[in-house]
Amino acid sequence: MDEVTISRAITESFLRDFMEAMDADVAIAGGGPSGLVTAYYLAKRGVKTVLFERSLRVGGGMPGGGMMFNRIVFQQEGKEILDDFGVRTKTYQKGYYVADALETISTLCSAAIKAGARIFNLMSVEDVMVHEDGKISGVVLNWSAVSLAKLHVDPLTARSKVVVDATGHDSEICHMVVKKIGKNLRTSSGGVVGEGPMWAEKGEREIVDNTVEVYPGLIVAGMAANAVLGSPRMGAIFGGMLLSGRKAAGLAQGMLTGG
Ligand code: 48H
Repeated sequence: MDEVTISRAITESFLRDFMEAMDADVAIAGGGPSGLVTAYYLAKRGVKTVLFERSLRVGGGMPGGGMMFNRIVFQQEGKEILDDFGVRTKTYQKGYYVADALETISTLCSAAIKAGARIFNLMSVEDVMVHEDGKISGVVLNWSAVSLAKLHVDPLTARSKVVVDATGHDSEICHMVVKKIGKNLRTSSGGVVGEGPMWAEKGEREIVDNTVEVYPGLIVAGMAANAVLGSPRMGAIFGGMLLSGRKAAGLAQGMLTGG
């Protein structure tokens, strides 16, 4: 057994995939539930999809369940997506289903990768690319460790026809666009409107409508959609994240085919 062969296998295999990922149809920022579901549905339909996740692990807020109780709740429509993925649920009461947060997130991640999405963890999207047509045309990347250590290291880039902001409450990509390009988002104020206080019913109802192309070439999905468009948070009910991810995949596919 040769240590250097192991090291070369890792390096070569990673770099081959990373080089491939630098020219994608869709680049997703954030590997929480909404980003993973978006990646899964796109990859399953043959769309070249790459997802960048800042943390060591994917999952965003899902593994933490509700206040660290690692169970999550779904309504009927959300449960139907879990059924698609083969995630087991238990009926708590009519219309309320409980799932294991770890089973759910690991299944979403595995399904996205097996469908063909490329996922890179430990990488942060720190900016977007915009050329003369004014559309978002890709993402600017750096190792998360670089920003954590506050090192001055220039980034690399990945081109894509569509970018999805699935960065959760912080809606980082939309904030960047406003900072760099101005208040030109398709929202009531042109900026990031901001998330409202907890109201599960309204938050879950509005999240799918809020999943839109918020700027040319940029879709907002998941919790970021409610934060950007100004809808409430909803607590540890996760159906809306899955439904939003599925809608984001459909929108992205429509943008790619000119539909
Ligand atoms: C790369 C980044 C960057 C960046 C952040 O927070 P998430 O789980 O987001 P969603 O929308 O898929 O799910 C939201 C859900 O988890 C939640 O928070 C709910 C339901 N809250 C309700 C409530 O009331 O509180 O995942 C976002 C992911 C995270 O893993 C981040 O690390 C990652 O995005 N991320 N990745 N580049 N610039 N910013």
